[in-house]
Amino acid sequence: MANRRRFLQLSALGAGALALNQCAEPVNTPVAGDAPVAGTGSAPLILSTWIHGLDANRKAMDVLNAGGSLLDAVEQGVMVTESDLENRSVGLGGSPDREGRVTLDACIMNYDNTCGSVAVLENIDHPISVARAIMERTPHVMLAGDGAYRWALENGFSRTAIENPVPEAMMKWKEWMVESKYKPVVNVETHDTIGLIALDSEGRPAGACTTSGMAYKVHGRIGDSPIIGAGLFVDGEVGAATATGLGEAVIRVAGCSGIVELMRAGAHPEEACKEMVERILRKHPDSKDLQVGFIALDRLGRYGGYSVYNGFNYALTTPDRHEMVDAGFMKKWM
Ligand code: SD4
Repeated sequence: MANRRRFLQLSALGAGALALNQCAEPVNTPVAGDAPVAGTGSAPLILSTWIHGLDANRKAMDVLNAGGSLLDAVEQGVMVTESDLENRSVGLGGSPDREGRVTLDACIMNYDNTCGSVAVLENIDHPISVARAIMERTPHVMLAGDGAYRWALENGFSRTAIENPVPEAMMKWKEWMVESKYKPVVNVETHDTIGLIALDSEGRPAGACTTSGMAYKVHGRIGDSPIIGAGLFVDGEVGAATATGLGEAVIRVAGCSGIVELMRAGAHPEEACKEMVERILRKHPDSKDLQVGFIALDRLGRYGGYSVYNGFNYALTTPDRHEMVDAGFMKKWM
């Protein structure tokens, strides 16, 4: 109870700081997922970022229904998005870095805190599977770049047959080169990174996150998505959270780890996401186009999402629901 009061005080402080710092009007939204939907022994619950999450969630639910493990479900769920070559922010269909190379970041985490991660991986179809293999077959958590690629080839993965960047991404990159301005591009409105978090019917959480990262980034840049604690965090005692948006801002506050800690202290998942958005805005008082969105769920099956700007939504799947939910937000995108 004391913790809960403290959380509310922290939130109130955050809102005060925001009112001072933001010119855009803060927007209040109702808390999502108030009623537990997946209490122990009942339904699985799957959440994932953006509209592409619907297909990913469906796959994850199919895997669970077929008796697959929770890790199989989160991995195979996001593999659907990685396979979609129309997607410009996940998988080999993604936008390249400023050198014209598609570099992929991914991580996976289970309820027992085992986790694996890969960053700056090139020419592999499913970075999430490499992240899982690193978790299961090495004493390490994270491999990056050429070492990760070579490790993947030595461990049963093949070099992709897909020419990348795919033609449309290549064309856009060439247009960007003509202007030759280095401005990182994070899509404020739709279709970004996929972060998928799930709770099985025994109330155990897990998650996966995968992205091609920020378009036209410096070669070698690593965002939040493969960083355990930033783009994804899972704790079997509490729940799970994942992020989308400007990775640097998420890393600076260890966003998903912070959300899980707020939930551990008693916050509803949506309140925890909101508090983290407020915290990010307090740390970036002058930023006008910073977009970050979080989703979270707890062991009780409560869930929610929150973003800096409107436009962020997430896919929610339970045995009797399969739909998009608009996240709460702080500011309206003009
Ligand atoms: C990153 N968070 O690399 C990822 C990408 C993303 O909108 O979500 N883009 O920073």
